[in-house]
Amino acid sequence: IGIEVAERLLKKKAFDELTLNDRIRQSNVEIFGEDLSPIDLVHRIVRDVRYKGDEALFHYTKLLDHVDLTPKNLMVSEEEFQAAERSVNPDVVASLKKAADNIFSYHEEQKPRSWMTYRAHGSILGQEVLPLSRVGIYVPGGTAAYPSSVLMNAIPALVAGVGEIIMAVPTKDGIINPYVLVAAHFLGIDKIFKMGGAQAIAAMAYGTEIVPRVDKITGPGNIFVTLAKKEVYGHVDIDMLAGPSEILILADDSASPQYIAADLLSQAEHDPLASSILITDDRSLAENTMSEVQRQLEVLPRKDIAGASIEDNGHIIVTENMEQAIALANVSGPEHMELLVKEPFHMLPQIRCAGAIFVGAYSPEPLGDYFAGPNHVLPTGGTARFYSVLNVETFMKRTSIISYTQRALDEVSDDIIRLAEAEGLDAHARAIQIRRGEHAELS
Ligand code: HSO
Ligand code: ZN
Repeated sequence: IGIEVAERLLKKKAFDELTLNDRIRQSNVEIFGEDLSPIDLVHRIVRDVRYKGDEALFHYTKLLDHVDLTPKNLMVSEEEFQAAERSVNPDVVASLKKAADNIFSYHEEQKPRSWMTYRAHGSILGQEVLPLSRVGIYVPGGTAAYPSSVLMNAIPALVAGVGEIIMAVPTKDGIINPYVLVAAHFLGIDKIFKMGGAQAIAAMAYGTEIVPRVDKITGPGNIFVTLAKKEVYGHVDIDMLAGPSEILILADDSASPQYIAADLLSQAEHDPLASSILITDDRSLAENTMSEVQRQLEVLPRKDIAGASIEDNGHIIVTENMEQAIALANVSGPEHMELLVKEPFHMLPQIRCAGAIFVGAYSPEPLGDYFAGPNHVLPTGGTARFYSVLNVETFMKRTSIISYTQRALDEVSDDIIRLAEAEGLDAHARAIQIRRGEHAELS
């Protein structure tokens, strides 16, 4: 295909267009016997939870998730934590703890510092970086209840020094993935609310009688969760608007079709909406990868999901040269990019838009998903243009510090007064003049 067609193919639809996905709309409209778009539905849920608190939270949880919540069972109990701990495989927990160590040490490096500098005549300027007081982590339910995501969301918040971390996890039958509970428990998170969807986001954003109000909500979720995060943004902060997972592999003739196929499928198995793309300048690599994907797909336990994803959102694009391939990859701006080329570190500076970059044949994406230490909560849908990977600063905010001495202020006062008068703001000017002993009538 031509480069222009390829560019169009790789350009992501805006988030609002994605939300109009008919399949999703149809799944919920009947509940109200009204033709509600997901946007309208989420708007209604958020408004009701905001003004009616727990009553609305319980109502929508019953209606949409078919779970009976009460003030007693909303929060995970100590007995439930203990039951989870008894049911898990200790080897898996040991691996989770090793992963946690790597994630902690990586994120420690990110910690921003507060600073102060001295300026003329003893004045001081600075910046304080402070942790948020309370944050809420959303952990999706069902097959997407990933204990690894608990680590990826909570550890940067812990490193930032956040005062309190709460979690929202939807349940089908009141049961939460025990590894999610164990991971939360060993990180010291004990307030876990069994709630999901837009109603959970609203509960954390506005607070209810039982759920405390948070300052920021992070973590991925389905379309309703994401729309709710968009709706509450501004009242609380959010990390990003996350869409389905993506991998884009840039490969030349040195790459292995087996590795490429395996890596493409590792993302495809997340979600039928996940996208897996190979861009290469080598036609025979493209052909070999195509048949290798089919071969490996046949024996995958999650063949249905991965197959649907490959069918609908899998692409192999052959370019004339690697420069074209790189240009297209930057247009796409994928969540994960792998560089499977002869000199990947020569290519690295040319990559301008990606959530995370995996360099060389022995850095497959699952290494980053689980273990290496960098975060796996990443911008999707081309939003790597402006969003960053989840990090320690996601959970902090900056405040300016300004302290002048009398002499320092005197020296700049003419400039300030002139600027204030030019803006017609005399009271601003007088706040300076009064410190110079002018405007005696004011003092
Ligand atoms: N690749 C996913 C993260 C994940 N993979 C969790 C496995 N578990 C989105 O970046
Ligand atoms: Zn993954």
